Amino acid sequence: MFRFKTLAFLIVVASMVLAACAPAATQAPAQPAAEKPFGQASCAPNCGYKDMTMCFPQLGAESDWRTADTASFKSEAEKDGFKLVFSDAQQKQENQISAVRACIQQGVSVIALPPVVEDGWDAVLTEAKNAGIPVIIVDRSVSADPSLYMSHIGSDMVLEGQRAAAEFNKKFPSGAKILELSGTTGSGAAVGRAKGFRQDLNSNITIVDSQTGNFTRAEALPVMQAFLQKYKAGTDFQGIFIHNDDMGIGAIEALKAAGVKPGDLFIVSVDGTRGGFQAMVDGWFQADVECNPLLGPQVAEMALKIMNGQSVDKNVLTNETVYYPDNAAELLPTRQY
Ligand code: GYE
Repeated sequence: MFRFKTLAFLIVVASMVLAACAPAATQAPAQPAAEKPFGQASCAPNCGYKDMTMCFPQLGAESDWRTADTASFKSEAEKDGFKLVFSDAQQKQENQISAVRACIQQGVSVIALPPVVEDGWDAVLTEAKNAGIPVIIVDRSVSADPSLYMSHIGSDMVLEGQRAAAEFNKKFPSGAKILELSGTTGSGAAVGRAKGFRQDLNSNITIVDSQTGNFTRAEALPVMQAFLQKYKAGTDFQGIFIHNDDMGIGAIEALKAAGVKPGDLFIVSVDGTRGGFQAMVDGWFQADVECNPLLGPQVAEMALKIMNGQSVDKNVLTNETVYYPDNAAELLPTRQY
């Protein structure tokens, strides 16, 4: 009897031990599958450019910078063999938003968005996110929450403004009066450049007036004409900070017509296009702050990483410099844009 009881007890204990050692799958609740990184495509981790459709709702064709930027994306797509869905919003945010929505509908792999202005992107970026489509903000910045996009690749516009200010501080140690011809109102490029410029400009240099020329030659010309009617060149102002080379070229036309000679005014521009280099060779610009439009290769590489589920940096800044007239003639033939 005693033996039988002991045996029964041992059997019960043994079965409990065995149960405890049974494979976890039959015991614990199933583990949730690891969440896949946002934007990862079904071809991951072996996606190639042939699998990629990139939406590029370009903001416009307002400047030589923009033309070079567009060409950079188109030639990269051709070289790598990915599909580029290109559109031109003609500097209108509503056109860009419609283009982004069309790309979401189409189910593209990635959207590379160069936002014409900073504000007003929250709704459409949320739509892209809800559709599982990653967005890379290209060139100019957005004010939307960074959780709504994967990354921003572009120039440090504040630094560009600071670099321009340093040129005026160097030229006018005992102060001056200057004008500003600014870019598209509300655009990351104009906001950043104006901010950096004011941050670093010496307090004895006064910005007498600031008007927008919308980054175009055509719009800068009448703005400069109006400036020249209001202020006497050399007396009421000694210099101009111009937010891009195209507006600079428009302004030069107005200056020439008013009898102003190269070198009469201290002019600093931004971009470093061939037109800007030519203006330095001709003596009109005294410095040109570089802003590099050739962003296609970097953006394509990042897009592929995202498709393959790899992590990317949230903010990628372009490495840039300042150019001067002393070697402008020598560098001009080497300029790519
Ligand atoms: O400086 C200007 C263009 O967003 C950085 O836009 C870009 C600016 C560039 O029209 O020429």
